[in-house]
Amino acid sequence: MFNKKLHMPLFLIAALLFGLKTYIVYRFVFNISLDNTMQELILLINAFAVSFFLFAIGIWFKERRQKKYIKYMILIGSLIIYFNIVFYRNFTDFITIPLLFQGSNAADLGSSVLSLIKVWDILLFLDVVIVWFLTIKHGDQLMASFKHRYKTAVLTMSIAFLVGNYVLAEIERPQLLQRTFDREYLVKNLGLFSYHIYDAVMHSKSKAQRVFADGNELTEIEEYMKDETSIQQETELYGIAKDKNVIFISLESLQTFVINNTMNGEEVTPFLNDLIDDSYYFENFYHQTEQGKTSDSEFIIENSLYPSPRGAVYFTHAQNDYHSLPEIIGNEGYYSSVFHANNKSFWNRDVMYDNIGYDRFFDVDAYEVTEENSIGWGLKDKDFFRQSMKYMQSMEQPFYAKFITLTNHYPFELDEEDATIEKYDSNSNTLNSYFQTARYMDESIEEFFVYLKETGLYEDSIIVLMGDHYGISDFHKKAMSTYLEEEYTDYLHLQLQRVPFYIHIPGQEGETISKIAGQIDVKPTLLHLLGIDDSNDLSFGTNLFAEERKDFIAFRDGSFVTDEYLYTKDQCYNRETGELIDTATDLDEETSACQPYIEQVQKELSYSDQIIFGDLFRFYDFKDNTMNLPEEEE
Ligand code: GP9
Ligand code: MN
Repeated sequence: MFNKKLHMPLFLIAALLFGLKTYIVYRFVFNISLDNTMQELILLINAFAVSFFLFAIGIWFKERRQKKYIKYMILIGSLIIYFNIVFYRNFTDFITIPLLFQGSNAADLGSSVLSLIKVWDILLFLDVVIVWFLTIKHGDQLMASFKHRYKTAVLTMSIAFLVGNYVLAEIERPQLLQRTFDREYLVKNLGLFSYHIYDAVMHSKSKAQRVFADGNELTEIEEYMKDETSIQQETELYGIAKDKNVIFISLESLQTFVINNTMNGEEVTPFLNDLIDDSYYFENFYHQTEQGKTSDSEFIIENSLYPSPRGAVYFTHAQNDYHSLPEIIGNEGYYSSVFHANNKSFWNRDVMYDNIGYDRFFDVDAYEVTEENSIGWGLKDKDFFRQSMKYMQSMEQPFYAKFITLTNHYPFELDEEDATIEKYDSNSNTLNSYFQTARYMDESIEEFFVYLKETGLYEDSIIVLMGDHYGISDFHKKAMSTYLEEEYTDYLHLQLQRVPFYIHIPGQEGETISKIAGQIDVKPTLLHLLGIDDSNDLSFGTNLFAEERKDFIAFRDGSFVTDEYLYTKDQCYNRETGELIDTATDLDEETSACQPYIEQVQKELSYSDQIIFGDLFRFYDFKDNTMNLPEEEE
């Protein structure tokens, strides 16, 4: 077979070790959910098939090069896995290419990153150590120049493995690559490395899309939007906040499950609980963010478009033409600003804010930040609100002011003197601390309301509060299900994507609203309250106070909720009871309750992507609702 002594060749040793490691990581670190034996089998096959292919390439090199190739391949492969692990621990998600270009953000993570690295992670490099040791000690015995026939046979075999893997995956989940992006499905079926290649292809495709767009795509999209969303309706709230200030508070990582809930018998968020009584409060309001986290939530609120399936639009498409909230209300005489005590470049905010028409960004440089008044990610929320008042008081009115809080951010650190509620007791430090920082945020909002009243701004403003995205990822399943006393299912996971949403109008009693709602609806709702005609806008949301509304809320991975149903991971549930109605196999039948929505959700998401990737709004004139033909572009 090979022309020296009878040892197992190094490439095979490396392939086996690396394949085994990959499999162990899939199963026990990524916690990939497996519903049947077929999925188990595919996962096992893809770990080894990919590994075999990667190392089989090595035997095409001459002996010395071969050694080098194998050594570095196993090292680089392991690093790729490891970076994904660290990322996964925070986001239960896999890295995408656009995220890699956001290095500045990663550097800012500071304490967060450290808490994601564990000592025993060193074991994840055991295969690297073994292979390096073998190459150095016994390299020559394990190395061989192979006959051409043998090389071809190995390569053919490895490709056959890969193809076999793909065929099985297609059987298990038809149209794997065409359907909407769910990264876990791709990793589960094709493996981490094939997923990265797929991601690279998608990335270049979306880059090319702008070049080839000519604006004609908009005709169909505009028609769809007008049909589905602009059901212009007068309600008794139309214009209720006309010429009032709008104070928008983005509540970092706050999820609905803590609202009106207790921990060890104590209310977690007493102020926010009381605030429900005199606000419009939406108890089934879902965040719709993806990898861009806070910036995605900002993007959705400002544009009523969906965030990108990969990376953050704030980074990838900050130069596009938009028709954003600050611009629209700016035309009505509003002064718009953002308050956020972080570096201005985080999430590329400075560039994006400027592009979409904010008049002023009070970033970290506008605040006095000291050792004492900061924790975790920076300035503590209470100090943040206190120090913001002077700026707000001297601002010309009416204004739109967005406040982005920070203390309730992973890893939820808090100084002892700021904690007014015990830690929870579970196997998740993250969840244990979360209650304390959530309580702290609640108190900071309470103080902010006091300042607003003291300065008289309160009477002239409406105050909107919204959780930006989840804080507790499903990495903390076990602790969450203990706390909620409920089994952690895919259904519960989607239900946990509810975040609080309040519209507080001083002098109005408000109401608790149970209809489904989402971040996509915020922009049209605010315009409605401000009495600004949005019939020229192109958006995917509907005014939350309208009787007749689009009847689903879509998530970036193709999941959705309607008033009756909840669809996720190929399963269709009763939204209120969680009872499973249809499983993946029934879904293709016409009888499935969720079926009619599945396609529409896909269509809507892809329209949104077309607008963003193609930068289509550069072809549209929002003043008179007409197309700008490309020839007229400078
Ligand atoms: C950073 C803050 C937090 O400025 O908005 O960002 P997140 O990690 O939640 O997206
Ligand atoms: Mn956030």
